[in-house]
Amino acid sequence: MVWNKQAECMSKEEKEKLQLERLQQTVKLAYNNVSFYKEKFDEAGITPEDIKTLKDIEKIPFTTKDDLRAAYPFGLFAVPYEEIVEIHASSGTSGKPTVTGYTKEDLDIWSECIARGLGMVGVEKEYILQNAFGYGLFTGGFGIHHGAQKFGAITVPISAGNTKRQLETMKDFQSDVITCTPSYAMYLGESLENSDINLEDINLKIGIHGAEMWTEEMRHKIEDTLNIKAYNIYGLTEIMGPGVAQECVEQNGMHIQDDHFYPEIINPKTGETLPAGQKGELVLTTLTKTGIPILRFRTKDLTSLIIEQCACGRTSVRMSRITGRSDDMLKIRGVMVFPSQIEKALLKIKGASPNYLIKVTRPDTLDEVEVKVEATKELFSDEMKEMEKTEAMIVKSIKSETGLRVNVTLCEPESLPRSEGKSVRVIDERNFE
Ligand code: DLL
Repeated sequence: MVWNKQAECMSKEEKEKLQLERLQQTVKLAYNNVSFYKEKFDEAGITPEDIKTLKDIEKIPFTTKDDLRAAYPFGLFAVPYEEIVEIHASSGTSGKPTVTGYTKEDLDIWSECIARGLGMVGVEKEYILQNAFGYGLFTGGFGIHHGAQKFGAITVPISAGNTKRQLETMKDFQSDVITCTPSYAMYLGESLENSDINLEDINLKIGIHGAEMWTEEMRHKIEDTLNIKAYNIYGLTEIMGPGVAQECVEQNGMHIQDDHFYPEIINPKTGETLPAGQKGELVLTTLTKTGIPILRFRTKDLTSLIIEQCACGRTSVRMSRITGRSDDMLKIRGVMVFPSQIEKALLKIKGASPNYLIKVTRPDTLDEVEVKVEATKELFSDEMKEMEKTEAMIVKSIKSETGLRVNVTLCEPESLPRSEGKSVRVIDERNFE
């Protein structure tokens, strides 16, 4: 079902006209109401009047996650507080999270985007949608919830976790749709195989998964173990939450809701805009959001744009699966972590040296992190008991800095590999290419 034919199937000319109008409005709103943008425009020597064509967007300076952090919590609001009705924040625990605020209209746009995505993959109004994305400050749970309500599906706000109950609910309610992260979907599939509930006892048809990187192999595994079609959904807190883009039944790239979010791909090193088809960093500009308008946000997510029209008939630009990041951020079990946070945490502990290696794996379905740290010479010549005590302290320190439980091994001084150039601190063996 095409939820909003007028918006989803409009011609290229109509779309570009609408995008330009909306871009100009958003730029004015940001410039006139948010001092951060006014200063950025002044520094770049431009005013909103300089945005005469869509291509002129390239004159606008980029916005980064650090800019949003610096404005924590409400520095980028473009409307009076009384117009904001909901707040969400990023999952990161480092420094300040990035906060986003929605007006009633913003929530409606968000719900609209999700509703379009539900239509894209064949959800029906009488379907039972088991929403196993986490509810809370994370945008996953509430974003899908608002959209499913707008769509009219029967929403089960079960949130993430409690796997036994998830499986029982699937069986007892005969849920048609499951929404959760891909790694949790894999875990649900595996748990089902190991439970006394049979695949025939459940009625799932559709899975909608995102919030972290995943692969075609993972898709096949999820589809086989849960007997569903599994679809990719993309989004980020800073821009809105889930639903910025989503796959349709073709499973061939995610339709960007480009009447609400304007996509560009840049070379992450030079900032130069790249043509469609080339892989680079995704940059997004909100076209309709008024609570916090965001201009040219550097997502750091690596992808490419597909401009050829999709076989489903929708005309929006699509983006291919995310295959990496242009920074060193890791998303581990849904939590954003930078290696620098781990470094900061371990350096608080006496006996740990600044030589460390972070290894991320996914042995079954859940991410595992192992941190190898070289002990200082003094500690290493000490008793085994001291080493173990120090390891436990590092585990605790990393937990309090990042929220993650990791395995820590202290090793001999100078035993970790040294590199001549930039040191390699992270080995991510999860392989999302
Ligand atoms: O993860 C929003 C979301 C919720 C998307 C539910 C999809 C489903 P954040 O916590 O702010 O927001 O994290 C955003 O997660 O910049 C990507 O690096 C990554 N990400 C999100 N979706 C995908 C995806 C939500 N489908 C960051 N594939 C983004 C790969 C994804 N990475």
